[in-house]
Amino acid sequence: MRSRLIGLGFGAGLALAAAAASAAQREVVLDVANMSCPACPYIIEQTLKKVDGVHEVEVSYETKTARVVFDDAVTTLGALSEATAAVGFPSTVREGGS
Ligand SMILES: [Cu+2]
Repeated sequence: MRSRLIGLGFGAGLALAAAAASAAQREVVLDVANMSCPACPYIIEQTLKKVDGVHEVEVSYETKTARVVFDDAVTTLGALSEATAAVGFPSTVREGGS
């Protein structure tokens, strides 16, 4: 990626990177089941961050949700839910699923 950006020149490279980011980047909020203590969000966060294509994770114990920013050219909503379910926290999409 870096060499491609240099080849195109700085301005063109930035524009290209911005276009690619807005095309593939997506934000969802997941309802996460089974959070029973304040350590649970940490486990969920670490799990989601290991999924390829996930850029940002924010888990709230108070609202039992996880906000995830991911690249939908690399991963899917199903993969995110599977990852949390695999460590004991089944999740469903609350927002951003369509
Ligand atoms: Cu816990």
